Amino acid sequence: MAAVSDFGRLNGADRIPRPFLIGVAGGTASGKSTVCSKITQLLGQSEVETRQRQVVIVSQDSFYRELNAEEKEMAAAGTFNFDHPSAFDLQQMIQTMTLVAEGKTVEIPNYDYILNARLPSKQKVYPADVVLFEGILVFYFPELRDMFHMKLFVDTDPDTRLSRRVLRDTKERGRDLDQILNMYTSHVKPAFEEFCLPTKKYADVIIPRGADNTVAIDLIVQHIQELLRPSNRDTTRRLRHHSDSGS
Ligand code: UZR
Ligand code: MG
Repeated sequence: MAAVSDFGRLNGADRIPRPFLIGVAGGTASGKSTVCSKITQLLGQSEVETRQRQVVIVSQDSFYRELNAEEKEMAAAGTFNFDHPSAFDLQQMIQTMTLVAEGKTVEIPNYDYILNARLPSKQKVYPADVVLFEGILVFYFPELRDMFHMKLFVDTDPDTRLSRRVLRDTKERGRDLDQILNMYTSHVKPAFEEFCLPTKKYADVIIPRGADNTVAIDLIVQHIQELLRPSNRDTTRRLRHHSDSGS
């Protein structure tokens, strides 16, 4: 693999952190996962074998915490609030992302939206040069937010998001329309407005229209390519050579 282990310098002095952590936030069904896969595809990573990938995606949904018996009943009835920050295992997210930032291989839970629970199997995430961490509340928790070297917010109209959410929940999560709309008005929308939307201000780049915005995605990809470019790591040598030659 063309290892980018020695990420070089941009602007002469700033060393590019490796892995480079990118947070991708946005409301439900805004297109976060699609934006991340487009970025990965455009970077030519889709054909690369899992272990060799330079760019990997981790989803915050993997860190939904285990529910107790009472909460499980609520989840089955569609009344548990999965859009509230307390639905996530913050400690596990921080521990995992700290290890990821140190370039370690980590195991993350596989989450099942129909069972509202973690599956016994786990997913291995191997060290990479760029890690995209996507989820509704990845900028909500300061400890997590501060770990990102770049923050993207996928900004898609609420009516577009709701219609996508209805299609996704009926097709992939076996829910009926009544339940989806009740959940949306009672939890999803209020929690979006209270916890997710206010985190837009932390974003470095806001992507209007989500995954349809190919111009924004191309610009982000170009920036990542610049960071990954081997010539960046040669800057130091070139500068040294330059001063050695006395010019
Ligand atoms: P995205 N979610 C479920 O539908 N079931 C679960 O067991 C856990 C989470 C939903 C959650 C949230 N809300 O809106 C959404 N509910 O997953 C976040 N209800 O995922 O950003 O991909 O839409
Ligand atoms: Mg998603």
